[in-house]
Amino acid sequence: MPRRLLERPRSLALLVGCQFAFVAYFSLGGFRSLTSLFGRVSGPVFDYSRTHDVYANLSRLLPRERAPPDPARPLPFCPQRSPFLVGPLTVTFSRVPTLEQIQAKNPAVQEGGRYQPPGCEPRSRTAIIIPHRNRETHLGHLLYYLHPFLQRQQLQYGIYVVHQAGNSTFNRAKLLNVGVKEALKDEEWDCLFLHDVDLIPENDHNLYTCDPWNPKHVSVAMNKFGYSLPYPQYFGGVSALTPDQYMKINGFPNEYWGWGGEDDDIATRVRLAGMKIARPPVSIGHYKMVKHKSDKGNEENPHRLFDLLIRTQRMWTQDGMNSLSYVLLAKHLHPLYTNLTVDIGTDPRAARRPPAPGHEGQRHRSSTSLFREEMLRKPPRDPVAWGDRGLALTPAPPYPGELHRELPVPGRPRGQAQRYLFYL
Ligand code: BGN
Repeated sequence: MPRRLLERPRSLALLVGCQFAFVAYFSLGGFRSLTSLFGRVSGPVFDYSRTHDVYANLSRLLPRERAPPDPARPLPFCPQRSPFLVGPLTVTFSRVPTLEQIQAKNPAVQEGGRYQPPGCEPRSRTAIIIPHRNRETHLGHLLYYLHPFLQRQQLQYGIYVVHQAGNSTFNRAKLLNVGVKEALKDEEWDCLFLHDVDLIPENDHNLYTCDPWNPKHVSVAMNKFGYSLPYPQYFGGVSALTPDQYMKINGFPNEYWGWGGEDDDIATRVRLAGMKIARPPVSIGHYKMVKHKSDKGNEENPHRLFDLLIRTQRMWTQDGMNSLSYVLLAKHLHPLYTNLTVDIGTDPRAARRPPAPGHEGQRHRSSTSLFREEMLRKPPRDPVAWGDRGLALTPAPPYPGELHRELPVPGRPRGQAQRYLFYL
């Protein structure tokens, strides 16, 4: 029977045709590539079965000679697309690197976890802010991957670890507010990356730069959720906002103590402040999560559903950067990161606990006074208009002869960065 079929010219042609289609299908990269050829393109296609060492050829980034900077000859801008990007990265957690090992592998990183590319003017100055408590292993993994990842992108960056002192319930969003406020005292960062300690980026095309128009949710494809969004409004894990966008949403909420809900609150703030959520393509925003059990001191927040349904709409203009209070207990410039140890108080809805030993009697200073002092110290030259009546952030008048500029500003020479006016 099959032999008779093959003898018929029509059947034979059909068979050859099928074989040809089969070979073409796989040589074009399977179903995903075919849909991108004929259907809607959902971003670049990466082969995650072929990954690269994040440290491969990192020495190519080291400066060849250390000539003193010549103010008469400003550096050229780094290319739009860094030539050092390799795509999908090998991420494993089999060995926990020591901080000394990470330091030895990243000789260009300076005290406080700072870096700037040699030989070119970076297109973004990005502060990475990581809330942290008792997750040293995760921090080791993250620093091991993040430093070379960011150097490949030719960014100027600084890594801030915000460590919650004491044993009271963890408060991720408030720690992020503290990190933002402290980081902006150090440098005029263009972009703030709010980063969970247990998420490792798996593709260096995922640029740690901000969207100039909208807050960006970056961890869009986590292995934990099968490399897709768990729900459309998800804003957890890793997100990126310009300082301007951060202030437009009044920062993050201070009143979510324990696990869950604060990221959903932030997504709502973005909408209420009249912005949208920007996202990188799913094929780029891949993250691997370091496996762990739920934390002691970060139990589920039992009030989060009520807060989300009732409180956010009413309170977002009052709970955030304009109501932030904390005590900075220590700021230490570690070789791989800036460590901020902070007392952010305790959950007022939890049973009363005795204050953490060591800083009794210290008063929480209001954000208003801290910002006022800071802003008086640095007179603004190039203000940003934040018109949001609800936040009492008054639009700042432009200086005579100066135009309002959108962030980021690639043409801006070093030292003349945009400054931010806080009217609180
Ligand atoms: C959601 C949580 C988020 C969390 C994601 C992913 C809440 C609010 C309850 C209505 N939201 O359910 O905070 O990031 O899961 O784990 O719990």
